Amino acid sequence: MRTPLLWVGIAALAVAGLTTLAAAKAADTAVFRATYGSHLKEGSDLARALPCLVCHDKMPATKTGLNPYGVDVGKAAAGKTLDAKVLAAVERLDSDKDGFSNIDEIRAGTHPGNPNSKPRK
Ligand SMILES: [Ca+2]
Repeated sequence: MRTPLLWVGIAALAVAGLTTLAAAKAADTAVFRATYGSHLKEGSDLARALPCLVCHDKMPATKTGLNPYGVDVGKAAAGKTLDAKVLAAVERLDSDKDGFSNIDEIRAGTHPGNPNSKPRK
């Protein structure tokens, strides 16, 4: 009798967790688009990474599976809600260590969390 209830509880928690992650992702993507929308050139590495892979390392996205840019954004957010100030705080960093700052990559449409994606010199 207790076992089915336990599984129902576990399933409910799993659904709640996934829903929370999806909601956070959508909100974070909205902040990113609102902040950098003018730089999201169609077909660019950065535009193709949206919505999830700008910060996450693979799909399906998990809370801890972050690329170097996502790690830096997470540190800057420090557990608080992502906003334009958080994104601004990591603009001067070179999260993926490819020689270009995050903001230079975003302006060029390349991926600030992927060292294989960088602006042409
Ligand atoms: Ca890069």
